Amino acid sequence: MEKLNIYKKILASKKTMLAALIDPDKYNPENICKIISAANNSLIDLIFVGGSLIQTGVDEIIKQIKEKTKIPVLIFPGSVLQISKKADGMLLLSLISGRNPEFLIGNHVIAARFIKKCNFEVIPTGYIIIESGKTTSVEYISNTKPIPYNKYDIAVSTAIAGELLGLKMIYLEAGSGAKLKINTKMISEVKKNISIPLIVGGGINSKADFIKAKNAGANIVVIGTAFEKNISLLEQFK
Ligand code: 1GP
Repeated sequence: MEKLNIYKKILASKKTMLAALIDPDKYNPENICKIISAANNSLIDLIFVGGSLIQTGVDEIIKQIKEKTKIPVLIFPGSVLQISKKADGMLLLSLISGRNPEFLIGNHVIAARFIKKCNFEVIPTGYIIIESGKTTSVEYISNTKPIPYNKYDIAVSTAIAGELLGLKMIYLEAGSGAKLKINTKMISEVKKNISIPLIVGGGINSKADFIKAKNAGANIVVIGTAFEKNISLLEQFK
């Protein structure tokens, strides 16, 4: 498959990118068609595919997406079962806010040879979970403790450590459907202290939220649940 140099495009982008997160378990052939055609008519720059659980084959869902769009598709894996060579690449997540070795290196070892065989773009990403008012699926499933909502210094130090370790992006995650989004001070403090792209997601459900995250310094904003619940929200991003 032709490599798209997605990371280079992220680095070169002068605007904040918008990524639509597609959880394979929340879509079927009919609504996947609808969201992809809405994405094609809006400012979606990237499609992330992944979720906490798995019922539907990720290969099949990515095949359907790729048939309908040229927007790059990156796996955002909730587990090793969600890696598919049909994607354009993947975020190789290291859950650096947590202290669970399985999500820091264990799963990476399990999947390493398969990932190499996929021959797609791999973007090592430091994944930082921030407390968001209730227990989220990612927190429960990963069995890790999020960084407290206002502990900016811990989040900043974690992000810097990620960059020093050679990770290529930092993802500040409040968790899917989060009650509290990542606050703008957290975004701007982390952004000020790293020179790699910053992704922000979790609980973002309007264009106004997108603009707040953008103004605080996010390079990529991720929206999943809000698009699932209301495809017409994509209209706001034209
Ligand atoms: C979750 O950051 C993503 O991993 C997106 O969250 O589903 O709340 O948009 P939402």
